[in-house]
Amino acid sequence: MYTAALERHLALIERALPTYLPQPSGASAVTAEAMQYACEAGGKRLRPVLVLEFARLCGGSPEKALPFACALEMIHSYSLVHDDLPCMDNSPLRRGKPSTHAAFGETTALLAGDGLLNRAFEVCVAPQNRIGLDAECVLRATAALADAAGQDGMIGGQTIDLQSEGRLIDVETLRELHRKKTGALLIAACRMGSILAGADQATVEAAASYGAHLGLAFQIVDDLLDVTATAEQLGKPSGADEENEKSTYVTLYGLDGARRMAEEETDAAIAALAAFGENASDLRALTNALLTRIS
Ligand code: GRG
Repeated sequence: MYTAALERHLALIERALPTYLPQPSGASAVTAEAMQYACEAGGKRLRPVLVLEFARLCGGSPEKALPFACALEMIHSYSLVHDDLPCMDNSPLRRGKPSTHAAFGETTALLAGDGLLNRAFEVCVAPQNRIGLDAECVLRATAALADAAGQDGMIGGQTIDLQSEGRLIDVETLRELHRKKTGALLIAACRMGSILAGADQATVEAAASYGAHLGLAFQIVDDLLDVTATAEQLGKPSGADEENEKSTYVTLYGLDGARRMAEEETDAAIAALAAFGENASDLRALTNALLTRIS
């Protein structure tokens, strides 16, 4: 899925992420172990890769953006831990392994999710993680992360999602749901990388526009995969949307209609990359690859 240049970002992330997490010790070690488990390899690391690539595209340093990229992945991981809990999607599997609550129990999984959310912001503001970065840029990048994770972003989207179960929702509600639930963190990734590199406002907005279209394409493909992929390919149960009676792009537009929309959003995402010129060829390749991903 990743070009060689993006694979280098991935390697940085895989190496750094465990080091930013609390090390298990003492009487509360089990929560730290569950946090490590929830962030172990197996995910695509799409959001942190986007942070590093937008930092590079905007003339900044991927290494300096690395703590922020890892913080974003911690928030993504927490959302998956909580989403899998029995009170939400009740999913026993994630990334081909027992989900965190299946491995550690429900209460520890709940605390590990809370711990990851908190740790993300500890990492963003820790003095040793801000060396060589402009303080105003750090503040704006951290605020972008907080906004995306909160009520106007992922939490709001998850709320709409839960309220929509068992009901037919209209396309505006579906778009709002996914712009917030899936799109917000992807948009934040693009914003954070460009902000940390000191990009001007127009460039940050071009990055955010790319993230918004990518987020929609990503979600439509997610809806398609829930119907067309096997549990083995997904690393989690397939058919969950139908079981939870969710309205999706597939239920509203059919398989062909949803595929067409995913292609349109992919094209729009690639058009938004025009602002970054030839330098964005790795991202163009990634955007196309995400359209045909199988997990
Ligand atoms: C519980 C606060 C809270 C939020 C949950 C993100 C989310 C909101 C739920 C995840 C469920 C889901 C299937 C969302 C749709 C798209 C999505 C975010 C998929 C998972 O992201 P990937 O494919 O996962 O990037 P990996 O495993 O590659 O990191």
